[in-house]
Amino acid sequence: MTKFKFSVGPWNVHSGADSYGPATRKEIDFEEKLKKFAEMGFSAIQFHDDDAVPNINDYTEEEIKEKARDLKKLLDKYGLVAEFVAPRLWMDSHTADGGFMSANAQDREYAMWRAYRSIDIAKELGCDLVVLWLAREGTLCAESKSPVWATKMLIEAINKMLEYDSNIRVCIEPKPNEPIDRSICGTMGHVMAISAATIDPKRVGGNLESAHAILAGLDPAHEIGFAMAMGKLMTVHLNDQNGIKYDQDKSFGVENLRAAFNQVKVLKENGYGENGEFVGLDVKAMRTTKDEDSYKHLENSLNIFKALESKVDKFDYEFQKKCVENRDFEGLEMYVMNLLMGLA
Ligand code: XLS
Ligand code: MG
Repeated sequence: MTKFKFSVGPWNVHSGADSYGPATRKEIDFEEKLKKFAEMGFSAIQFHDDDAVPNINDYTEEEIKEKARDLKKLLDKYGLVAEFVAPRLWMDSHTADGGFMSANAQDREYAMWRAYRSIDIAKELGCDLVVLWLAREGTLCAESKSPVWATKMLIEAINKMLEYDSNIRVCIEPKPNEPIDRSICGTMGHVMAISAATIDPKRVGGNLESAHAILAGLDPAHEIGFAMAMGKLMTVHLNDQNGIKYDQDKSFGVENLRAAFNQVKVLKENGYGENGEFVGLDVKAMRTTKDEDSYKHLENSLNIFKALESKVDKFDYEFQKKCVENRDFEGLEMYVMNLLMGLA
């Protein structure tokens, strides 16, 4: 059985600034983060295009590739690899109204420029995956954009990426809302439909983030299972979320241990990782966290994942079978609760 390999993004260790207040911790140097991630046992790093090449707008295409090559050397130094590159379209002034489906043609072109640069960077870093988190792709004002047109623009943008490079895989991380009101591609079901409508469906898949599924009122394990049934779960962003409110990116498993157990279970039962997939975490420290505890939420998430993995290993499939045959789902449920409480 494949041993899970873990990945993380540099944004997962941050200074604690939010929409309501300034930083509460000091910024940690990028290389220091890489070193610490390697020490903690992470195998791969996830990048936004401008994590990999800060101030990306200021450079030519060749300069961007050169900077990516320097980054590759830094990753090599710590025995790390790159998992994916994600164009961070939501921060730039060109993408105030979205990127691929902005009403402004020049802004759509800019979004494609960033997507192509992300592919270039990915190639230099030795990976073949681009993640699209479609932050501002949707509407704030429902009547401002046709959902039919917007959906077609997304498909067209992905097709252009697939055409730009014949090996690149494109992976959508769905989210139903925030920072926009209504998104265009809110769930894994939407992602699979988009994938099927592209020119090369096998190169277009999904990245399931637990919190995003919960925000859509869905069960993360079922979303993972749905994508795996289609052979299109390209990565995951595991975390947790307390109900339908702002996107919390809590440590994995801290809100709903049973839901977290079922995410680990579905991944493990279905051979996740056998094609090189990483278990990605997308967690943030609480704002109150002190400098010296800047990595604690990552350590906790890893420890919870590993502890749940050992619970999955212990899971009594014979007992489950009997319960299912006898329609004793109360018995099965109590068994799972006892397993998680350390009583089984
Ligand atoms: C935010 C997203 C973001 C992406 C990466 O909600 O989860 O962190 O995963 O661009
Ligand atoms: Mg995420």
